[in-house]
Amino acid sequence: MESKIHAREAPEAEGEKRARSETDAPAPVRPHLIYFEGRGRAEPTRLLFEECGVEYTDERIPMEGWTEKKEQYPFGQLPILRVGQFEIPQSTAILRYAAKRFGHSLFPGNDEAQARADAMTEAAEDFLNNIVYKSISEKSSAADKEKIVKEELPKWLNYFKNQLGEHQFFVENTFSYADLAVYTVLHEIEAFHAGSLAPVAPLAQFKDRIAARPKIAAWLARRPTSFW
Ligand SMILES: N[C@@H](CCC(=O)N[C@@H](CS)C(=O)NCC(=O)O)C(=O)O
Repeated sequence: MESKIHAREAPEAEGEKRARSETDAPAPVRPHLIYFEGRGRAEPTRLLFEECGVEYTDERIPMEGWTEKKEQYPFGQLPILRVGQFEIPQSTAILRYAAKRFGHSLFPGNDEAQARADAMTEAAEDFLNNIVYKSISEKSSAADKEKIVKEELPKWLNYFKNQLGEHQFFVENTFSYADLAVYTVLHEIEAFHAGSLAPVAPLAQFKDRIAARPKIAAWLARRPTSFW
């Protein structure tokens, strides 16, 4: 089955536009994100491109036939981001690189803020892996799932609440790529366990705040629907 490509424009050959004559300024390189037909670990980078108005190629590969394709990728997994000849795996590295390369206003301006943005992004990945996905995995026993939802989930939501404190955003109270990582996993937990955020009002408000940003809201309204 062919992979689906969602793009605002038809993708250019080799993923980038070229100047038509010597007098034309070269067009910016168009990033090409490859993932499955879901939100998952690609969604924070999609949100970043949307928020920053970056034209990108959003390639979605069907799970059907994946086993035959997986070994062509560096770790046999997705997402992957290609920018010209450069290719990078690992979702948190992709998000950080995309923010630095294309989303300047979302990339913190000093070492400490950058480190904190990384820490929040990695915490979001821990949450996605250990709470969201394990709570729905067929590999988890019913007892494990109950423990995750009743004990681990509230503990982790409290961690995020404490990290946000009285602020609007997670890093120096300024909107950054880390907010997109945390927003995504809060969205996912609500998608699978509706009402999870109700006891933690600051996180529910944070999620609504990000979702209400005009370019994010436009993406949420038009993105392909998927289970995960
Ligand atoms: N640490 C990796 C994990 C990537 C990962 O687990 N990707 C999953 C989809 S979310 C995947 O490719 N699954 C298919 C497989 O492993 O064959 C990252 O953050 O990118």
